[in-house]
Amino acid sequence: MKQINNICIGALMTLSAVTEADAQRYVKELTFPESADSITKIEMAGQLVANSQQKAWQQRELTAFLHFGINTFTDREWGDGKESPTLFNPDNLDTDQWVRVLKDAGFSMVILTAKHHDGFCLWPTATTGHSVKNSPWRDGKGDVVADLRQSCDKYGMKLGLYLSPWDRNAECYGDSPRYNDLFVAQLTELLTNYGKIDEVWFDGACGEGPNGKKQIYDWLRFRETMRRLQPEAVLAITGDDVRWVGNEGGRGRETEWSVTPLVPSIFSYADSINGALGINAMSHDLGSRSLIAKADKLYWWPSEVDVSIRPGWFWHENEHPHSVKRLAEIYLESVGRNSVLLLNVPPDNHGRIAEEDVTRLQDFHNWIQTNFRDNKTGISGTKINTVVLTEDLDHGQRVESFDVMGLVEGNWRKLTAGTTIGKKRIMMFDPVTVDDLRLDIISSRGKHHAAIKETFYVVMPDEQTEYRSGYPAVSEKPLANSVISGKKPSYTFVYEKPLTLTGFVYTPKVDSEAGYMYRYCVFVSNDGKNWTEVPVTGEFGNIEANPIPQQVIFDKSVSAAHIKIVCNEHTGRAFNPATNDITLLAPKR
Ligand code: FUL
Repeated sequence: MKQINNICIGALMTLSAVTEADAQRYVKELTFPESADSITKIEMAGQLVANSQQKAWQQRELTAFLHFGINTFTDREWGDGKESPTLFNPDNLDTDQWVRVLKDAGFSMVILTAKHHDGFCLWPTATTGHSVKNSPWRDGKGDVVADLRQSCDKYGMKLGLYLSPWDRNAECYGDSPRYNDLFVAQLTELLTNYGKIDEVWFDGACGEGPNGKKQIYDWLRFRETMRRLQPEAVLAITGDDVRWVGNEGGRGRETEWSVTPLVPSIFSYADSINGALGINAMSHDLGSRSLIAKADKLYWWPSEVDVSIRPGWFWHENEHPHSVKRLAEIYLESVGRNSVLLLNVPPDNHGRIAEEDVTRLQDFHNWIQTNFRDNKTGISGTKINTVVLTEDLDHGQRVESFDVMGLVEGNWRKLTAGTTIGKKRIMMFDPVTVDDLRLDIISSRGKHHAAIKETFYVVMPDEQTEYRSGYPAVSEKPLANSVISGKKPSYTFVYEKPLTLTGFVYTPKVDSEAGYMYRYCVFVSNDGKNWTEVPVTGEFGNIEANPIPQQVIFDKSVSAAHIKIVCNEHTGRAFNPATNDITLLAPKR
């Protein structure tokens, strides 16, 4: 199965003209015959291809998420569904601005959170009163989805919709048949009344916990509704067209296969088969030979990297967009790793994309334009540090291992090496002046159709400040600073005299096997005996998928010599607090 192939840059253009003996193709999924041995399985894996919707989707590269809703007005990431619709009141909602800004930055599709976990609907649905209909915005006559549809038509942008299956407002959530009917009714409204929808996002999140409501979703009915009403749309995440990459940090895998035995969660047997294979959406290996050898079935299920331009998914006054350097890294590790980037740009509480995000997007776009414009392929004696590789996906995804060789002062030298290529693979290496380039395929699943597409000299942007809380850390040293483990772990800080505190930051330990603090409460005291509870939202929504530093700013600053943060509930099997998890915040200077 291993083969060595040398393709010079000039050979690239002949890619699609290649004729093959092994013309067998399987579209979207395949089941191995019982007799298949591991060699046959790998051959068949190389013959699995995307269906037409997936193929169109994989060409998109840059797509944008718009997280907007009740959380935009409450400073939360996960609303609890008890919010009054009257809180939704943007004073200058301008979907033209959203779409224009994103179009100018090179994005080809936007996906709006029509309903997030709090259940608040951004369109005047007939299914619930928990919607824009009962908000003061445009006297209850507004419709964000309709506005966005018009703007997308005006600027030639594709539209996708996120409809959260988990609904913390719907009274029937947990009463499975009734809620499934409600969900289908909502989906039907969205997919009937708003023109062509290109992607539908069913998020898998559910924070109900062991004592929460248990809803059994009728995924296949949801999918059938979508296929009937929008046959060209792809179904993402729990759907079987587009796969969640497995993190919310903007990182595709170095080895990123579109061909995987991972069973999409839309199928009832997903947990048992994935469990037997020992994999889930976050696993490091989703497509190796040894994994395929154990599988009965394979899916073409390409990866989507969803990540926010800011620390949170929703807009928060105290958060700011990531640096251009960070966005450039995200681009290289998503688009450059066989994935589509879904970058979230959350509109603010006026209903506009904030100016600092607009500037950041323009800078990001300029960085791509400037650095990926002058293709140096075929120019002798040129300094480069980047190659863009590609596989012709009409033949599936086959390359398992490659070397990029450069002719440097008369000798062929290995510039870089990698594993998968897929739709696009961007490889950076130390700058070097080359007279020629060559791609050596070390291993592939059948005849490969890969080539060096472009070559560049890329300059990474300068670093800028990233996570700015706006509040400085308390500078005084505590007399005592302790943690107590156990059922309800806690952090305690004791100071010599009372300090003014504006909040705190909890920094989860990402590399630990253990879980994260999820629900918490905060107490202060001046004598260590009489404690007062500080009002806080008490929940780090979405911490499991996105374990970034969590900032809690108190409604009013407090004065105290003792402060205690108690973890009421954590994610994962265990939670091991350490004193440096918590940074207390002082007033702005
Ligand atoms: C997650 C959700 O819980 C987040 O709030 C966000 O919507 C993200 C895209 O998906 O699972």
